[in-house]
Amino acid sequence: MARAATESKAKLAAAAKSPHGKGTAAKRGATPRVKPIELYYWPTPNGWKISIMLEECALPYVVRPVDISKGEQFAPRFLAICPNNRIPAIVDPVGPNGRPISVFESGAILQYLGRKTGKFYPRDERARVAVDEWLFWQVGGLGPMAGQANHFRRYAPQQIEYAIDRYTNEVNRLFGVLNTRLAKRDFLAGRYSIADMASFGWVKLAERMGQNLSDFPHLQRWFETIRARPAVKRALAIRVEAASAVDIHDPKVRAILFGQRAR
Ligand SMILES: N[C@@H](CCC(=O)N[C@@H](CS)C(=O)NCC(=O)O)C(=O)O
Repeated sequence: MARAATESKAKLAAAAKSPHGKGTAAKRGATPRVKPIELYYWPTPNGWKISIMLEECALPYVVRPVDISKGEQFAPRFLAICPNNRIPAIVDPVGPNGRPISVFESGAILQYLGRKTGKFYPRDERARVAVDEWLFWQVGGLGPMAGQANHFRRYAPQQIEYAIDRYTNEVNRLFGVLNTRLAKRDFLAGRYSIADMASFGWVKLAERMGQNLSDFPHLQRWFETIRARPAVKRALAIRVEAASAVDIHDPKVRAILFGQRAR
């Protein structure tokens, strides 16, 4: 298996403090040291999904920042793990049959970690189908639509009214679907699961997509419940200094992130 090691110089202040973060796995005295999962990460809604799941499952992990503003997602060693040049990805040194495995695509990673740990991804087929429905709904719908809304509202060089309206309206519709679903249940598939973790980060950025969470009271209640979970707080506390310094108006950053074509 190709080993990727796209590590930027970003400091992970909070990750170092996290019980499952960088540099802490060695301190567990008598028990043999478990090799941590490597999380190829940048602090975005797709990255948060996996840091949340790793924290929820109390799995040892180490954060490998992939600075997407500098083009590290195109480094050959990262592409060997994720041919789609997108974060997140993981390398689990102890995968099936005890051998390393790499996984890309946030939904596939969540399912893998759910199967590995038996947590937040029920085994019962009926319950699992419900989780899968909402997981795929997020990766195929909410994520891409919210991404486009954010792009046309905040990053596009011109304010194109048609594009802004189209994607803002679609996110509004999707938030409405979530709100209706959550009117009669605590979480998307009944119990807290990987499906909730997948949607959480996008709801967190509601304002950027032109949405007012108070218009969606059930969704807001769900969001606050998840945000208050200790594991979620730890995941969101991971700081990547280089990410806070990214200037989306910098022509060099824009040339890397926008207008990508087949290579
Ligand atoms: N379908 C992918 C989407 C991942 C994705 O879009 N990641 C963004 C950050 S949120 C990224 O890596 N962007 C890098 C780029 O645009 O070059 C998943 O769910 O994992």
